[in-house]
Amino acid sequence: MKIGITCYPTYGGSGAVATELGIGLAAQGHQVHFISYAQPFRLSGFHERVYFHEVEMDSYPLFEHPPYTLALAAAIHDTALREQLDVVHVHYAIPHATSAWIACEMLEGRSGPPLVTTLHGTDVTLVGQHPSLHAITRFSILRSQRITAVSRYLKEATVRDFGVPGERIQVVPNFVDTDRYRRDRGPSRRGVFAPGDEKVVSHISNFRPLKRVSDVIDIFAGVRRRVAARLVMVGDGPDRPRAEERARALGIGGDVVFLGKHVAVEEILASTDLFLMASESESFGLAALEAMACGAPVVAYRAGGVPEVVADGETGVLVPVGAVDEAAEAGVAILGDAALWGRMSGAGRLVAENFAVRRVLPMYEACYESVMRTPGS
Ligand code: GMT
Repeated sequence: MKIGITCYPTYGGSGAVATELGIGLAAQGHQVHFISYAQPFRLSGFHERVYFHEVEMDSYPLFEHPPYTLALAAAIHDTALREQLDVVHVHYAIPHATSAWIACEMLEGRSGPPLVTTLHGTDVTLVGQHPSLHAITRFSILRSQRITAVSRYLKEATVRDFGVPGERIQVVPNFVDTDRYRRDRGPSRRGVFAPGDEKVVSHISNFRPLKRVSDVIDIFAGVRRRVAARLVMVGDGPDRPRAEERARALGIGGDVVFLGKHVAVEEILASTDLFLMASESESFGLAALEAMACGAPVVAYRAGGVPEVVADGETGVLVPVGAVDEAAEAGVAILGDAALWGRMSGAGRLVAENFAVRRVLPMYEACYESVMRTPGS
């Protein structure tokens, strides 16, 4: 198949999933065309049958806000025609589903490729809820021939908040490359992060307010009071200065490393003893899955689709949103009990294998095949 994929190229789960999907599809023999304003951050190195089409946008003094939605529509349209795409798959509805719909309308009667939209999270739970975007988000989702959501929680939210019929949404969970994300993957970074043989605690996110990174610092502070540990904070975003300040204010700045953006997160996760996630909303929690694949137990808030990924009491511990002390207590219990840690580490790896790329990728292939057979559906 010739598959067009549009995603956000920046650090974030939806771009990571879209890119890993494209690379996996190309490895299966499909031709994959990424269409975005920059090369997706996980698309490094050369991959046979993978192409990147940059969305061109000239600046013009009249435009305070360059019309990306239209430029993307034009790029999807041109790529679909030139490359004879069989299917276009957009990740994150806003504005990608809208642009893809415009691109197909522009084909004016020529049968364009069918559209698949994957809903990832805040396109449904936050951004798309804004009154100014709700109607167009709903319209664009409904115009896609196939709609997938990354968790049951997200599917239910889409049905409830956008009135999309449940039978039109297929849950295709996120996935992880279990060959790359594994505990015995070298080289070990443990000595770098914890030179005194402390426990390594980590967190990965884009440091947006809903990730509650200050809570991560507070939870870690509670853990560190009882267990020798260091915290590795991976990523960047608006709340990073607040988190840095919080660590300093708590007097633990020396034990918290802010690494900034990092592509090879598997190297850090393979040396992680405990992964923390304090999001108040999370449709899935890809970073938690990647941590589990690396054998790291997870302590997280019980938000959104997280319980579909982290098995409470088996692969980690889930606590109510904001329950910092309870989360710290759980972290201490896990890190302080080698047998419990071993059980959770092993169980996390087993659960992650259920989300292995080789299991999930065929679900997308089947989705494309079915929509190509019945394009009007
Ligand atoms: O929805 C977002 O916040 C953006 C998106 C992203 O691009 O990072 O994250 C969402 O998609 C990920 C991949 O499917 C999920 O693992 C995240 O849980 C989800 N984020 C939220 O729901 C907050």
